[in-house]
Amino acid sequence: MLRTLIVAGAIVGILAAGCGPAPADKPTSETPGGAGSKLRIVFVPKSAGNPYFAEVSKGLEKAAKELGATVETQAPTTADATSQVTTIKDAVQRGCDLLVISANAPDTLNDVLDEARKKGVTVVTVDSDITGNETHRDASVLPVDQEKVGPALVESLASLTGSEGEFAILSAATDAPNQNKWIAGMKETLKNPKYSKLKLVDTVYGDDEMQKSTTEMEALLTKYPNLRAVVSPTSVGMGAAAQVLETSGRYPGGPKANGTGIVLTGLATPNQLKKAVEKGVVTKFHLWSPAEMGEIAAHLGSMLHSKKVTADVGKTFDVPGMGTKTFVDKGVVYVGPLTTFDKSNIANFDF
Ligand code: RAM
Repeated sequence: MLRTLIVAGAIVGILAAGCGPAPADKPTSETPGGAGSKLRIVFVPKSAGNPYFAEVSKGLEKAAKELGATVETQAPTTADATSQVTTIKDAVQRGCDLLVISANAPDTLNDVLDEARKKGVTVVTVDSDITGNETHRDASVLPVDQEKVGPALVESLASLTGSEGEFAILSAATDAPNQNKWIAGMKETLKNPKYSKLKLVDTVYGDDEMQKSTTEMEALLTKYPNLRAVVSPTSVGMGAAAQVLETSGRYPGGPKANGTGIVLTGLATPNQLKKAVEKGVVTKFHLWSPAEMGEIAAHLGSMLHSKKVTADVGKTFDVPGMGTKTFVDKGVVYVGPLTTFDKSNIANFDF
């Protein structure tokens, strides 16, 4: 009898600790993460197997420990918003208080997020917002001021090419709100007459899949014999592009450079490109701290869930060890600065 009770108790403990089914007497909407109930966080990244999102998960896990919450990463089966809808439905059904999601599209998730919020789930977008549909989530934690990414990419492109030549963009999914925002920022920046000799010849989409990104990069090299540069504002795309450049030998100074060679810049984690930078395949690129983004999202989500803060413009909140954050427009919080990585500093980073 005692043994049966212990086993039954253990099962209830496991269910309550994870994002498994909520105990029948405690519906999700009535478990605000306060005393006696653990906040159950589910993170839905854009796709599985991306080291960038593994870093976001690390940040969420660190915060979850501090909050006494549980966290589970549930990736969609394919890197698209329709697949994320299924993942979210499943997470909510199994029991979840705080949903943290990086959106694959700006307008596909509205209904499923509304349903989740009706059931008491707090929704925080992270990394990639549902741009234009912000009323369907509670807040958004974005890595840096989104207006600064496009201009930074163009500046790097210009400095690496002498502001001259044909270039292409290798992006993620066609609908990705964050990449599309940054590409729009690049196009706006390119209107400056000082960039008039930089010519965008193509924008292709690798869907944040290694194989598709590789194929798209290879196709660019074949299709545009005068290609001078590629900008890839996605960590998956940039990792694939660096490998293609190295294998083809067409990077500046490479065995098949055939003149100036092809330069590559964009966004990626430093660990992905350390070797490429050492070998001279890549000179410089950018990113931010994905882990800090996850950490802030969990703390903010917890405070929103227990109604300790409201996501109004100008309102602030404190994150343990990370200082005070302020809401800018539409419930958005920016994490920190955009970091540029090159030979001089890349060894100092480990993510
Ligand atoms: C990929 C994803 C992510 C983006 C990074 C830079 O990992 O597309 O959304 O922020 O690249």
